[in-house]
Amino acid sequence: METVLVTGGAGFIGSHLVERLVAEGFVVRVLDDLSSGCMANLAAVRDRIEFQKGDLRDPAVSRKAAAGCTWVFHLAAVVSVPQTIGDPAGSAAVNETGSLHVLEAAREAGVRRLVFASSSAVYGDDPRLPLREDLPPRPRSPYAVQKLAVEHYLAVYDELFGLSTASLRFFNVFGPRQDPSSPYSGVISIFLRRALEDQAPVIYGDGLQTRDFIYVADVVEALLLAARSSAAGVFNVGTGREVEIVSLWRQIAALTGCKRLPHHAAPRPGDIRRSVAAVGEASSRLGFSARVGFEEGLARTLAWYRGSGSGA
Ligand code: NAD
Ligand code: UD2
Repeated sequence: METVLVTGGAGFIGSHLVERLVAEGFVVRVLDDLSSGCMANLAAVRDRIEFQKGDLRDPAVSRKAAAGCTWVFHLAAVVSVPQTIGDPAGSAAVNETGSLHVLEAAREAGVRRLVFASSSAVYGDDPRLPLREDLPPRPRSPYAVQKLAVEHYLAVYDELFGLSTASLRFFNVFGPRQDPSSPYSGVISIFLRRALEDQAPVIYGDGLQTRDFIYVADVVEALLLAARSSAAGVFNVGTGREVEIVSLWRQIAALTGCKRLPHHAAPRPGDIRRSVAAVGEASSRLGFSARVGFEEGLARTLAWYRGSGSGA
């Protein structure tokens, strides 16, 4: 039985990965400080995993967590962009130095493969679409700088120490357990909650901005393919499909029967106009392509929000 570590395993994406790894027969260890994740996310597998509550900022915590592991999935992070803008140094202590602690621990433990959750944020607002991995990065927030720095650290650890690594640049991930409670939560989680409460959503700007929304089960598939591969470097994890925010609301309204018309508010400062992934690299080198259609993903997510009892 192989032991694998998931940092951030009590979070939205991490908990889906943990469930899949448990189903595949791995011994799964989760390291999480529960700052934005929660044990409820792991309810289905709680008695079948090793849970270590701890903070990445303490190197001893990562060392203990990585011992004896063959793979490490590094997902733990301060994920809120506004939080990294409000506290660049504090967030870097987690997102950069904390990641270095995980890398060091993986190296010491002789881990076979480390996969890192990076972000499409590293592209900034580049108009050259679809966004290809070889475009020069244009980070526009401490969050994006921190993700980019860790991508570089992974490459350096690969080269200097022979630690096999890959960075996955997730596009806009959605699905069950995404928390809709902050204004900066994923737009799909916010819109679904508004629709279920029969409230009008707020659309920032004209709503013609686009995103590449990828369903969480596809992201989990990409993480596993990346762990099983030996391909090094950076890979987009998106669908290659662009969805306008106005059209997203129309689909959610149709699915839920909500008749409210959106309110338009001023565009968000720094909002990215268009975002869509080039998917060729992940397809040819990892064998990954997204399988869950957008409508199917939305329907599954809606079913979960309905069933979660909170209306959210
Ligand atoms: P999440 O907030 O649900 O998960 C992050 C987890 O990390 C949480 O469980 C949190 O408690 C844990 N954590 C935070 N700081 C920690 C620390 N100091 N020590 C230990 N654990 C800590 O967010 P998510 O959406 O599941 O994101 C997972 C990863 O994917 C993150 O690295 C995020 O940057 C990346 N990502 C997410 C998206 C998206 O659309 N959700 C897009 C791009 C990249
Ligand atoms: C995503 C990430 C963010 C960062 C950023 C980098 C999520 C949740 N956020 O932000 O962490 O990586 O990419 O580029 O993955 N919108 C509305 N109404 C709402 C909420 C949002 O109109 O109530 C719009 C928003 O202005 C934006 C779009 O919907 O144009 C998507 O917003 P988001 O916050 O879900 O994601 P994004 O891409 O801005």
